[in-house]
Amino acid sequence: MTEPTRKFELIGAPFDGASTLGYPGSRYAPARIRHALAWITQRVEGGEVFSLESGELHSAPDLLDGGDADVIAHDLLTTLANTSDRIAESVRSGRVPILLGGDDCFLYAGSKGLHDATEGALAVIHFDAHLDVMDRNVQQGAHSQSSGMRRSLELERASTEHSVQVGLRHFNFPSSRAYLEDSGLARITAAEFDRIGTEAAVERILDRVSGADHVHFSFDIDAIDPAHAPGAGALEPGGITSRQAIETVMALAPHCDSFAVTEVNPMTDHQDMTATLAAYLCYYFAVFGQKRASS
Ligand SMILES: [Mn+2]
Repeated sequence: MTEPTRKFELIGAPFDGASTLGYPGSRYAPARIRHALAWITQRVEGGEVFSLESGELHSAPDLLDGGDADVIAHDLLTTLANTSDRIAESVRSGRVPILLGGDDCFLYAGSKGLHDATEGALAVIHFDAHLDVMDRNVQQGAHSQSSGMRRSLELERASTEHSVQVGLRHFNFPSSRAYLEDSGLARITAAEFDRIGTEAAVERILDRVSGADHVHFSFDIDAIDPAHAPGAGALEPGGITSRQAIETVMALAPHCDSFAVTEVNPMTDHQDMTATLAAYLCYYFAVFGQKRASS
């Protein structure tokens, strides 16, 4: 039996009020990513695109631009609620939402949107240089670009045992280590990804999320090396390559029910390099995710 072709919806979240560390500026990302995406989609002819990766013609994905979520510059909590509501609405209308952040507080909004619109266990695939498992602190509060994974896994039907973090590197708080040990959250560090290769990494991710009912895939652009993605909220050397990111997104897309790209920062970007990479990640997700794989 052939799975039905899925339809996608872009939703922007032009807000970086939770960039309490790192560089602000990701509020400008949805506009730059849309601009880059238009360059990619101009190659659609007769409803088809030619993928040089697969060597095939693919039907061009139905990619509605749903505009921006109702972000409110002075009100983080309402911004998160409005954005997760927009994601949930998109899922309920039968579309696969693609969220364009915004800073990484939207990791939580994306997870919550899919969670609220569905039943059963939710897995989160989280690509990031950082853990984002901060509980709360004086400077950042409980919702920031550092707490999205922690808050996501607190959702009622979020399943830590089916969730995974990918691209991690460098140093973090000893208290975060305690959380990782206690929670059992799985991870593939950037170094490990490089060592085992994309195919094995994808296999491990799919192993992990299989068994969950729904999967949210949230991609902090800083998972990718700053040499490939200079326009990020934080610059952490030693990340995965753009090639590894693209191939991973292609392979995971059929297994995911929503996607988000966060922390693209046009203020630190060079010639839209990073916005263009983000646009490609979104487009690969849509082209290769048109059929949902049964989990
Ligand atoms: Mn990060």
